[in-house]
Amino acid sequence: MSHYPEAQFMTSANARKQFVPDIGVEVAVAGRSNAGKSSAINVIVNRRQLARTSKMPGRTRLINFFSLRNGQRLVDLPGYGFARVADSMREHWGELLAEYFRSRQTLSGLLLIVDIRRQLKDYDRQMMAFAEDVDLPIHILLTKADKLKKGQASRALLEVRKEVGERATVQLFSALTKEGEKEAREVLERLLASRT
Ligand SMILES: Nc1nc2c(ncn2[C@@H]2O[C@H](COP(=O)(O)OP(=O)(O)O)[C@@H](O)[C@H]2O)c(=O)[nH]1
Ligand SMILES: [Mg+2]
Repeated sequence: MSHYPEAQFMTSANARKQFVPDIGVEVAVAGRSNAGKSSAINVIVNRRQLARTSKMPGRTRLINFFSLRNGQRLVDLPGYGFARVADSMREHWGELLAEYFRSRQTLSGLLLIVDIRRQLKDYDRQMMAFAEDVDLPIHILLTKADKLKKGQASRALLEVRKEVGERATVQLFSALTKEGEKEAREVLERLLASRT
């Protein structure tokens, strides 16, 4: 059963004027392309339709707003590696994301999805910098933990914890085995509750 039975897609935005009204509370989810962001959202929110919606052609490059409950939103940020696209696009995304982080009064936290085998990259550091600029708590999901042996996964967790220090909390996650599902949802709920 879904923990968010009323969850639904609201809109996609490619410009600030397309953002939904800044009322209530929202949590942003970011992750490089293919990191496992859609799968993680699927497991945490437990509504297949949500992640499928944000996977529709074109939407992977937009900011996607979902309503979780009345006044509570999840915001799926575009995950394309900045390095891989044309300069004009990169600039547009960079500006759109910077504008998003700077303008949203109701934004209460960032969930950053990182493939445990890849560790943190420039994209992840950029997202953390955006969040830190506006004093947002950051929680990192090291996903696809099932791809590593237990010992390797624990070591990767320690390494990332060491790298980010006090800047973020970090956990292991797997959309396949559901490892870390409860912890991730508790963090999401805590962030959503911090402003209501
Ligand atoms: N083994 C494993 N595969 C995963 C996991 N999460 C995602 N994947 C796979 O990784 C690929 C990218 O996942 P997706 O959620 O679409 O990534 P996104 O681009 O960040 O939204 C897909 O083939 C998923 O099935 C996980 O926790 N474990
Ligand atoms: Mg996706």
